[in-house]
Amino acid sequence: MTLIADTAPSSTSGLVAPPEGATTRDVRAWVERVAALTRPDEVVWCDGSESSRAELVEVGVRAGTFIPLGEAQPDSYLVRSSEDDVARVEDRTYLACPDPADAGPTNNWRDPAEAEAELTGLFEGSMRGRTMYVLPFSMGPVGGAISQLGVQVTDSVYAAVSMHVMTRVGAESLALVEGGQPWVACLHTVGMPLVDADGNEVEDVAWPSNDVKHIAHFTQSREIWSYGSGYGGNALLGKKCFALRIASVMGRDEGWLAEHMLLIRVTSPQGKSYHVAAAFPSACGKTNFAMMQPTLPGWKVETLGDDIVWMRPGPDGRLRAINPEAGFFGVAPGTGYSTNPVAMKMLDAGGTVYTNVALTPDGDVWWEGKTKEKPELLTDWRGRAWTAADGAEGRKAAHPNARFTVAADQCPTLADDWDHPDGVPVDAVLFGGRRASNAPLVTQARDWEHAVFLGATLASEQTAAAEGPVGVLRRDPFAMLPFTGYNAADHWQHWLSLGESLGESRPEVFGVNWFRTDDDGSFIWPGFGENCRVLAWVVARLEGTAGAQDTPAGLLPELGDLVTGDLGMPEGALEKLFAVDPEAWGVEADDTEEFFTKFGDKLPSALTAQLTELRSRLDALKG
Ligand code: OXD
Ligand code: MN
Repeated sequence: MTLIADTAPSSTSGLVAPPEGATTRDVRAWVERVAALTRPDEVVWCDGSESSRAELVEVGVRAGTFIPLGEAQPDSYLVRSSEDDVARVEDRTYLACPDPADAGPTNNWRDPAEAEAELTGLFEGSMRGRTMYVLPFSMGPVGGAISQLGVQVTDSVYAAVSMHVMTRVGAESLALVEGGQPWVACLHTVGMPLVDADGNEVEDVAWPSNDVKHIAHFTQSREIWSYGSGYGGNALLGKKCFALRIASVMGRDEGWLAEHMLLIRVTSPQGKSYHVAAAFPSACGKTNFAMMQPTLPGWKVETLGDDIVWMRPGPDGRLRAINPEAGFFGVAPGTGYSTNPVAMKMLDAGGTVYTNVALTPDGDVWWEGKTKEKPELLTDWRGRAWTAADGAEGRKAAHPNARFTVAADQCPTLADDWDHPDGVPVDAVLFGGRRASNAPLVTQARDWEHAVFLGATLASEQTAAAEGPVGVLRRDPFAMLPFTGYNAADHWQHWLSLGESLGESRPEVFGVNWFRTDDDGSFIWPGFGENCRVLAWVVARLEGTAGAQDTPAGLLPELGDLVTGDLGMPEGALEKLFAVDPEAWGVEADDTEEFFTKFGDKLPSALTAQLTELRSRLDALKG
């Protein structure tokens, strides 16, 4: 780590760069200007080395932010956030672009000048008494053709450590930034200076944050300003803010895609490998799918990524994909020895930072779903005693959005070439929501326009009363609802145009749904490792060895082609997974129309045509 001298205060930032040439701004001058605005006691440049990461952890331990765990969790730490800073704050996340129509009806819009003025006010002196860490980083292998650079400044030691795990921080990235490569400016403060307005010292807390939270993306000048939260996607700016919101805008402007997808390699018993990218909304099991242990003999799934994929047409005209991250920031609850043994092995290997999980008396961690047996006694995520009796009354030991942060190379199923700079060719794309009804277990898109329709109409439906009224559809187009950095309808148009330019080499697209329920509300499909049966059909379609039936929902498998005989499913269950009820689909078509109407004349006409076609297919089915 390197130190630079204290900097003098100033009253205006002048930081938001004009759009032209903004992304090649001089990094040292920028850091000095940020420091002049936020007034930290010191500025520390992180070189990304193991010793630099370890030093940061030490700082975190001394501050009481990082709690070292026991022998069962070597070199691992527990962090407890404040109770009001536990998740992404979508209602306070903005796109700052000149034209509100560019943000569209599904994003919060701010005028860039107003956002800059407000944030400048908030950032003024926000780091007093603290250290400002400077993290030059690469999303994707450093220097790779699909990769991008960024520099984050932060006064959160938790964010600084996490950025070391989730991105490639270090001297190589800094050299490229200083060499004139474009980079994304990422400003982050927890908004809790250690000196008050009268110059008095303020006592620090283990999890500093501010009631006021504000995250703005200046999409023209490729800058992110995040104020007031230390948590996850609000603070690790390489992730949702850069790798999805800002990168999606770059992709629109430069002809590539930044998507909320996992990435895997599937190998068949015949030894043929295919790459599959899959978009599922948040908390729909992307990490479990990415680390799947196939139950069908001879099949293999290797992990390339669990949350974000960048795809760009390669020299051979095919889409090539990378996972721009270097670690996993996964939801802990629901990840367990029976549901995701690969992830459990990865976490137990050590070097993991846990946030808001429960602590066992011997310094191990626990969360709902980790083991079938619930422990008798724990310290819950808030640091309070928790007993099995509390659990029986429904008091959660871990926060439902508790997380693990772990380096990707600890994943036992990680593909050897996962960080190859050229990425992998994409053979298939899956879109999957959490649907209690209508959406079949798997369906193939008829053509590219239907593929984009499947993505644009992606939705999740509450599957249990505990989540809200059962059956209510929440639209999450392309699983990108809170993550597209521009108008969602323009995103759909971008997919349509890119597909046209890819022509015959574009990937095949499928819809999937593991969550269809029976009349009694129970899941029909076993999911997890059994999902390889769906992948086997996808591969058969890619190889042209399985047929399909054309239905209003898309191309459905001939039921005999899906290997399910050994699953012991009750009579008629498979049929239920693929049933297309014209009445229920008619209601859904009306809902789709209402949703599409929000986008006015931005809605691509190809999608209106898809909806019309769906309706006429439903009419034909009704006879
Ligand atoms: C995530 C999310 O944290 O999608 O990955 O919310
Ligand atoms: Mn995600």
